[in-house]
Amino acid sequence: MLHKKLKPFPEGFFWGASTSAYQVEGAWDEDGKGPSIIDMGSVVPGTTDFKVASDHYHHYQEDVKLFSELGLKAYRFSIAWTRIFPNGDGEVNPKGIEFYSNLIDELKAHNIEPIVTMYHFDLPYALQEKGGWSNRATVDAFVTYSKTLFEAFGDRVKYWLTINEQNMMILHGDAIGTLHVAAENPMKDLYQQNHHMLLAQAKAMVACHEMLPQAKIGPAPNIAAVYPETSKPEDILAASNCTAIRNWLYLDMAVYGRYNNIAWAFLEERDATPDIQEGDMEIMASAKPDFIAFNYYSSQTVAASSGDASDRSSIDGDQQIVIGEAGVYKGATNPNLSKNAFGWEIDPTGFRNTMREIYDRYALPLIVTENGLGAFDKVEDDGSVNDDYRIDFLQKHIDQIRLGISDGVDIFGFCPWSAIDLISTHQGCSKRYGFIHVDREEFDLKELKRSKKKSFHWYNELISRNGN
Ligand code: BGP
Repeated sequence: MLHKKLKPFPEGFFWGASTSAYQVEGAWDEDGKGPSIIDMGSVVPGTTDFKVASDHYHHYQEDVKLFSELGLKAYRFSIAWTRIFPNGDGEVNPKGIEFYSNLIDELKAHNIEPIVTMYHFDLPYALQEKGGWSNRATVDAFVTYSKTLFEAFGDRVKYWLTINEQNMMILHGDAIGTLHVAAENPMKDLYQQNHHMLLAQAKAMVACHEMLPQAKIGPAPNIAAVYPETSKPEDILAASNCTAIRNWLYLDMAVYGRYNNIAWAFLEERDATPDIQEGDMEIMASAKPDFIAFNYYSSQTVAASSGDASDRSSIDGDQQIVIGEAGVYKGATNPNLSKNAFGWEIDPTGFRNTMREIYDRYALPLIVTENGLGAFDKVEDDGSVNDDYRIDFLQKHIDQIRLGISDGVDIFGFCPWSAIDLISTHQGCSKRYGFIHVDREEFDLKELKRSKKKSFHWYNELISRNGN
């Protein structure tokens, strides 16, 4: 749709930026923190581990001051479950509460709205050893953990996100390194884990509304518009399958409290439907999110299934993430899109498509909790980083939000990835995303000095005119 006149970004729009605990904090075993599965996981050869990361744990005051200079209205970060409960459940670690309490106070003092993710990939290792999400007891541990957060920070935190990219943990758990499925029927176990996470999320949303009537809470999946490779009806059907399994399975449950029928049929076909205990679906139905947060990096293109193993083709850039489900849909590349240095397709228009599809389906306010460009930044002799490619990427995506707003989508914030350089999930620290450069290399921590990139000044100026 071409608009003769674009609607402006609303007053009070949350111009923000994102990070996650294990990727930015460091201090992996300090002040009573227990190990998470990330700390105990294998690191991709040639890349750093997460022990020091950007050392935000020790630099948080300096970092928040920089966020304030950047002009951020909101900062989306995650709480490391193992700082609060070193063993996942049991005793609370007061030092963990203290750290996040200080961080939240610091943000508030700078008029930056904290947006808190409760769980971003870093499951406590102690819980993993007891079966992780395959074990229903992890649901209770998560609920206790979430109530502890509501109690400790609910007086200052209004916006809560339950689980980051649950759909990616299920679809690409092997790549993210979160899931070690060794069951007889691995897929059934995987979707049992998924059911437990959905239940944990539902219970946390109910608890949040009971304990903090003023607060708002929502899920934070990675959602992408899925395109058919061609206009062949079979390709369109494949795109519909992929959309259901990749996107709507997660959001239909979060919003409507029901399993998406296409995704459910797929699970039945694989003998992978989860065991649902009495009362589970009532809980799912009673939990109502106030908004939908979503991460968007790229769209996805798929083709009709060939009906055999060739459907599972490894196509997603350098990460070699497997896209496709045998007999359901096959991964395809989109010849209309360019790619970033890591082989990820760049699709700003797909961003508009994605937000329109989500809003059309659920009619809940939206917030973007991740979007950004991973790149090998170059530090010039004078110390500057001229990341025009990042500015270009973000500007094009912000333009699409404005178009989405003009289409009638209710969107209240944009928190690109990432506020500051941090460690990529499995591509080290040379793959940078931040507005703030952190002076460290893969295996040389240097001084961890912070400096402003060109994109920092650009984003600051954009925020000052509310993006309009
Ligand atoms: C999302 C994760 C983030 C972040 C981002 C970029 O899936 O929620 O934690 O890692 O992707 O991905 P990567 O680090 O692989 O470049």
